[in-house]
Amino acid sequence: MTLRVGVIGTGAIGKTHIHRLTRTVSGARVVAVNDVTEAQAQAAVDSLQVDAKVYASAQELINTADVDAVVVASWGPTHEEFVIASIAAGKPVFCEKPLAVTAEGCRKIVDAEIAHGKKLVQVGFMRRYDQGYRALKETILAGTIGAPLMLHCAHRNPTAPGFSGDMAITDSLVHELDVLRWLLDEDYLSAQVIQPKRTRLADEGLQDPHIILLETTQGIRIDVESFVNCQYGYDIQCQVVGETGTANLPEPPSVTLRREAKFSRGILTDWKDRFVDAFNTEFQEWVNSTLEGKMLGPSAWDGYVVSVSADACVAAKHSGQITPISIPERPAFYS
Ligand code: NAD
Ligand code: ISE
Repeated sequence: MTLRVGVIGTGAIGKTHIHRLTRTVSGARVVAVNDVTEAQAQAAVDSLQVDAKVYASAQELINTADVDAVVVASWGPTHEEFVIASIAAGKPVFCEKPLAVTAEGCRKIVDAEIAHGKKLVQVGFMRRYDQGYRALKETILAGTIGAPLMLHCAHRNPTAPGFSGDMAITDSLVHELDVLRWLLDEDYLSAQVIQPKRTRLADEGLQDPHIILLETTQGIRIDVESFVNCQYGYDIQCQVVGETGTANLPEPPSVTLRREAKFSRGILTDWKDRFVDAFNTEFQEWVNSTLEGKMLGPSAWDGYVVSVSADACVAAKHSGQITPISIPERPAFYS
């Protein structure tokens, strides 16, 4: 059986998802596409050579009988409406992060899914599908370094075009907020945000870098350096310090060079390249499980918890205080 997918949003990531669903992932076919700029949707279909119909409205795409499952890759503020509409139509929906731009919006999705009675929603936290993070989790679970005590992490982008306000937290740090709680199987208890000396290379008015200090429910301490204008590359680091050793997120493979009296290796510069295998695995597993009538990836609850945690980080940044993170009890539906 082939999963007939409708994709909403044909911007940067929407196009890569259409491409991977068409050329890389098996078991799925993109049959419908929509973008608020219809000509852009048509251009995506044409350039990617996909045999898909362009729909004038996202709601029409969601409701057509020709679409079995929906991918939401449009602008963040549209996600809540499209995910709720997919649930109302009883269709599985893969939603790029964020699930919604407010915790309240995420909670509405959680409540709608529970009321529907079957899990339909997966959130695009692709790092859980990265081989390196998966190996790190296996190392922790195997007890190889004893119980984790501290994590040192970094999220560095070369530049952050279009970033303003708190986007380093709400757009970028959310990946750490998801993958670290998945890695440790613990939620967060509190957040503190430190604003070091500002780089002159960030857009005017944008604080960059940040240091985010998190405490988990079992007292594990995490520091994340967020530096979204670091210039030199797209560099994601994670070191887990345990009772008997440390474990590092593997570096992406790259040829090492010895030339002109230097030893060097390349660093990637784009998140699309750094996590391409993770995105491919994420979509293959989503297609496989959706065809089996299951939803196994990051859930609407995960999207909600990340949103609550990100809100606390934003509040901590503005207050300068250690800010509690209170996560409501997980509904049995998501256990
Ligand atoms: P983008 O601006 O390149 O594309 C967004 C697209 O949404 C545009 O084509 C726009 O026309 C379309 N759009 C806006 N409103 C719409 C509406 N009402 N109906 C239909 N289409 C609409 O942005 P992007 O970089 O592709 O990001 C899209 C989403 O993916 C964001 O939520 C972003 O956070 C997420 N994202 C995730 C990752 C990741 O690593 N998982 C990486 C990049 C982006
Ligand atoms: C982007 O939106 C992403 O989601 C990337 O994964 C992240 O690393 C980047 O910082 C964001 O801007």
